[in-house]
Amino acid sequence: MSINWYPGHMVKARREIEENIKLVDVALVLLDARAPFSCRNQDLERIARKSKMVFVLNKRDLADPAMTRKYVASLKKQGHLVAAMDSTNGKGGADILALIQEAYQPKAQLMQDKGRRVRASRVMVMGVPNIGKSTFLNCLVGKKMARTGAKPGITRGKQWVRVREDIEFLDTPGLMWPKIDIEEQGLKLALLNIVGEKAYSEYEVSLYLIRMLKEKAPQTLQNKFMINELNLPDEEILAQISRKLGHLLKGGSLDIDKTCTAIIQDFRKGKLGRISLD
Ligand SMILES: Nc1nc2c(ncn2[C@@H]2O[C@H](COP(=O)(O)OP(=O)(O)OP(=O)(O)O)[C@@H](O)[C@H]2O)c(=O)[nH]1
Ligand SMILES: [Mg+2]
Repeated sequence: MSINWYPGHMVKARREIEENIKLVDVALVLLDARAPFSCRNQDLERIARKSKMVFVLNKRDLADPAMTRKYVASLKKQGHLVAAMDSTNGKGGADILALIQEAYQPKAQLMQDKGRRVRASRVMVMGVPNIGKSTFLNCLVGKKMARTGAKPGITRGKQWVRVREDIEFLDTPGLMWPKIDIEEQGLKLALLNIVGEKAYSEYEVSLYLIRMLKEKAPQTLQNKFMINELNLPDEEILAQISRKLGHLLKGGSLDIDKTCTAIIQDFRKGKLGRISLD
């Protein structure tokens, strides 16, 4: 499944982000802790690199903690500043603020050396759609300043927010790249609700989810859906889940579409366990 998804507003958003990068000290790039490598947007990072880049593995509450530690270690090894966070309750927020300060330090030092007052650091919050940029900001500010939502494409224009005396944040709209060529990456991004729902087939995404559950969380299939025999084709397991959930059409045949929607939603809400995909 190759995915083409580049809504009109992203062209304008990309241009704005590129113009604004000159004004910021730190580019804070949010990634989904469940698949940080799959949601790295090379185009966005080309822009972000013009500033000091810091990675945030957001939604860590939904990810497998052992995998999150691995991903953080791996990004650190590549020389990046990185930490994980849960923006629904602020856990990990202090680590992120410390990284922002670390990234800003050389520039602040330069201002001090020139005898100038060190101004608040300007941080641009960037990333693919629905990754939690606005939620992250609201969480740091402690009140709802930026609009959020459980579907991609909520933030449209730019928005500056002063979090504390020493940091100002700029929220930005989520940016995708025009075409996802790698099949598995497309499936992951669809499952994580990063691409718009019109761009993918829920059936294909569900089969991928079942493959992942077999591999990473067989106990979910066994305990939640009472599937005892896992050595079956993914389609058959999907049908069994449908039967267990009692998803039936009027004539009595299985309502597979309903099951697909349900299990994808369950995954997104973390109801199938803390599963990392990369
Ligand atoms: N569980 C969990 N959910 C989160 C977290 N951060 C954000 N969310 C949820 O993710 C969804 C998207 O959040 P937004 O803040 O609107 O995402 P965004 O990156 O600003 O999205 P766009 O503006 O559309 O690009 C919302 O349903 C949030 O509640 C997190 O750390 N943990
Ligand atoms: Mg937003």
